[in-house]
Amino acid sequence: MLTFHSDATGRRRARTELDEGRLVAPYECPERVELVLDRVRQTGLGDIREPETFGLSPVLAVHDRGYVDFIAACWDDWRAAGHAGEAIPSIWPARTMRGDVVPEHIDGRLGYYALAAETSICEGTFEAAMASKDIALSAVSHTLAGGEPAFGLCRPPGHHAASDQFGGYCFFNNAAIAAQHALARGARRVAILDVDFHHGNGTQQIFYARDDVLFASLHGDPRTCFPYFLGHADETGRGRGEGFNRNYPLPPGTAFDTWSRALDDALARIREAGCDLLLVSLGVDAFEHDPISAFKLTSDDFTELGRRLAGLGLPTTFLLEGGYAVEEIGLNAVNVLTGFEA
Ligand code: Q9C
Ligand code: ZN
Repeated sequence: MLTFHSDATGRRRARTELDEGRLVAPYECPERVELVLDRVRQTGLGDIREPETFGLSPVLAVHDRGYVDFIAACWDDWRAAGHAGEAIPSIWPARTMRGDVVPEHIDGRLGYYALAAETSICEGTFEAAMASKDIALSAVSHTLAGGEPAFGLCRPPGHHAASDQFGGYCFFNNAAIAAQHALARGARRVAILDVDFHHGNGTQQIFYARDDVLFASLHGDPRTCFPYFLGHADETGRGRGEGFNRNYPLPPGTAFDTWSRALDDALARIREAGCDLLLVSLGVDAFEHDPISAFKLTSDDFTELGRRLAGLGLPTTFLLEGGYAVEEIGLNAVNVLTGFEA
């Protein structure tokens, strides 16, 4: 299958992540993409293509204008304020305050548009996020055009990005943007299956009241895992979206036997819903040696995941999300793709 990749994803090279009370080198680093690319080449998965550019309109179909403008200007505004480090929020419209007035000062705007504090905004972040969504759009366009599977080597990831919030290393929701684009191009119902260790809170929020996108996610139980405030099993959708959101929160330590039972249930739901396209939010941080996650999938389990996805028989686009065991990220991600093609 084709891989879509751009060097422009490397324009985000943040130096700081707030982790356990310290500023550390970010887990979500440009080397992740380079190593997956190496593995794609090694395995002979298929050709590697540059994305086309789609501009901002497919982003604005999913994200608020004010949010997109904020992401575009944040780094310059932060620098203009004279701040020394990377942009890190420190105040939010928390429960006891007002959330309906967007502040003017960059420090206030940053908190308004953030859902977490680990993700610093630095030079090149907007450009990398633009490249990442273009990769997702190019990959899904390839699948839509000929029914062939495609792999979007997206970075930064997307699934934590909500309609007007960044966080969890995500800025633009690549899978949501791709799904919306597919609907605009004639797809009737799109399934987004999110196998990243963390709940895809942003994707869920964007489509929660809709029945044209089925969102299913397997993830660490939010009682103990990031993003903590969404991803419970009783979140099943709202209004006409009722029944089109499926969460499978699983306890830390979950291995493939339990995980794959949840997977099979999610695949059955996707089958029942009569979807004409499958988007896979392909995080590989469910891996047993991931440094910030708690599941126990092995590298071979990722191959079996790919096989089971192929069993759906749907046109499928894979979009990279998380995965922080950098040494094994290429093996694990490409195992899903080779398992799918086997
Ligand atoms: N001590 C994705 O996988 N919390 N995002 C990190 C580290 C944030 C993960 C805590 C995890 C975000 C796309
Ligand atoms: Zn993750």
